[in-house]
This record gives sequence, C-alpha cells and structure tokens, in this order.
Amino acid sequence: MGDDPAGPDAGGRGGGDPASAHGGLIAMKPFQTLGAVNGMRLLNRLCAAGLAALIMLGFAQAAAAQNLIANPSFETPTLTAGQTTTSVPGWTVNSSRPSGIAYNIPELTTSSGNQWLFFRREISQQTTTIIEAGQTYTLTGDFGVRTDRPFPALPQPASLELWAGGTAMNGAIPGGTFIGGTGVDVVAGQFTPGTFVWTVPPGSPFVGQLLSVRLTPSVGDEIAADNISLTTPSTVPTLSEWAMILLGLMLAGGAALAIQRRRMTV
Ligand SMILES: [Ca+2]
Repeated sequence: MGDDPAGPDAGGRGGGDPASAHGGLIAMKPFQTLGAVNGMRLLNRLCAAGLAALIMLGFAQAAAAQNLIANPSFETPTLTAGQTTTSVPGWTVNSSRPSGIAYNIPELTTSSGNQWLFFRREISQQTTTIIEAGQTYTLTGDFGVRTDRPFPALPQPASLELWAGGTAMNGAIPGGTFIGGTGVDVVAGQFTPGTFVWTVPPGSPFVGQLLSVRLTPSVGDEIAADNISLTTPSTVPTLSEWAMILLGLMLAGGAALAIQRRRMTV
C-alpha cells in the first residue's frame, strides 16, 4: 500500500487546499469556458439587435419614400426608345389636344426613370388620400420642354396644383376646390422642379375629402412633366436618428465585449 505511487498523490489532491495553484487552475477552466460562451451569446444578441435595427431602417426608408401618387414618374406603360403612347394610366387627360408618355430623347432627358409626360392640356389624378386635420402635404414635380419645340418665348410657366374633393375626370376636377399650387418656369432641354406645401389649417372644411392633383400647361403648347410626388411627413425615425441608434448599439456592444474579455484574462 505504502509503495503505491498514486496513493499519496491522490490523497494529496483530495485533501489539499482548494486555494492551491493546482486547485485554482482546475477551477479556472470552467470559468473561462463559461466566459467564452457568454461572450458568444452576447455577440449573437448584438448581431441580432443590429440586424433588427437594419430591418427597421429599411422600413423607415420605405415609409419615408411613400408617394401618394399613382404612376408618378410616367414609367407605365413601359416603352422602348423612340416610342410614345397616348395612354397615361392613373391620370385623367383632357384629350382635346394630344397628350401622352414619351421615351427619353436627346432633346429632353427625364429627371426620373426613362419616360416623361407630354401634355398640351391639363391632366389630373384623384388620390386615395383623405385630408387629415393638421397634416402637412408636400407636392413636387418637374417640368420641361423639348429643345426642338420652342415656345414663342421662354420661360413659360406650368402649374402644379392641389385640389380637395370633387372627382377627377378629363384632366379637370369638377366639384372640387382649388387649394393652391405653384408655377414653374419651364425652360428648354431640362426639367425644373416645383414645390407646393400645404398644412391643413384648424377648422378646415376640406378635412375628410379626397386629395387630387392637376398639372396645367400655360399656353396650350407641349410641355413635359415628370417625377410627381405627394408625401406626408414620416412618423418613423429619420435616417440620421437610426444611424445614432446603430452607433449606440455598436458602442454598447464593444464595451460589453471589452468587459467580458477582461474578466476572461483575470
Ligand atoms: Ca419618368
């Protein structure tokens, strides 16, 4: 028994000081493994949080970009180079003079997409948006004219208008009320933007009515329009606010990982 080399050693471990170097090393292994596992879990959670934030950022961008106008850039129907059409889906057209959609030409390149509207009389569209009390509506659009279709004098104004109520038909909005708009001085060979902003005042009689948009050329000659937009302010955080949230997540994650690594090396 006494010459068993394993006896005294085994007895020493079993009855030894738990704070000895040997015992301490045995105790550190599970601690380090647990720390690494916790670190990985923390990292996974941070990655999941970052992914969720990115997804929400995508939703925020989509919400901020929502346009209340149908066929706003006149990209429907899809044309090819050299084609034109008198079909303008989503809009009503005064057809007493030809209007329609054209594909880009050297004399005028669109400000959005590959196609733009040409019109010689007014066109209109009734949206599905019901006017809300206190809401702000921003109407924008680009107007131009081909370099080979000179007016007697340029620039000429085109009108971008916001209407309430009534019914859009034949380029007009009979029964509706003109809310306001902006004139855009059209020049040859390029599109010029115009903007009209309307905040519904307290007690407005238009609350509950449908919003409509009308585009009107000034002198009955051919004017081009493109990139019509009607939007309301987004209620989700802005891109800069989301960037701050992501930055905060990254800083918090970095600090947490640094603390975890420090604990593992102690
Ligand atoms: Ca377009």
